[in-house]
Amino acid sequence: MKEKTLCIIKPLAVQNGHIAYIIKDIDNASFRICTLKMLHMTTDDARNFYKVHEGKGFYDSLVEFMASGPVVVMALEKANAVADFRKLIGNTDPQKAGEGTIRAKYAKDISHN
Ligand code: 3AN
Repeated sequence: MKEKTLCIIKPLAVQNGHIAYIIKDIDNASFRICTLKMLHMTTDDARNFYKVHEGKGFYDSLVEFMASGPVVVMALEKANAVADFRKLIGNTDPQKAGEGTIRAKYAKDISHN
């Protein structure tokens, strides 16, 4: 059954010119891009989006980072999209992300991934 999942190319990857390469990887993995938008989150947007992490040590710096520059937001569709997209991007910590995953290739560290 087809599923949808959310993808955000974060500010540092946008700033470092990785947008096209990341979209190519997503396309090569047979995801359909249903929606794509470049936007700049406000601090309130980022606070609300990451509400689940409120109170954790990294919450404030995460919010600040996500509001620090434009991001690219996509809705992606394919069969098994949620699990397959996790595999494609790799572990939250790029040091632990498998070779060839998007985070292994383009992320800086666990806070900028
Ligand atoms: P993912 O982005 O892999 O779905 P989540 O939803 O657990 O991971 O976390 C959302 C974001 O919070 C991550 N992308 C990362 O930027 C940040 N984050 C999660 N865990 C940590 C951590 N231990 N230290 C710093 N930042 C973290």
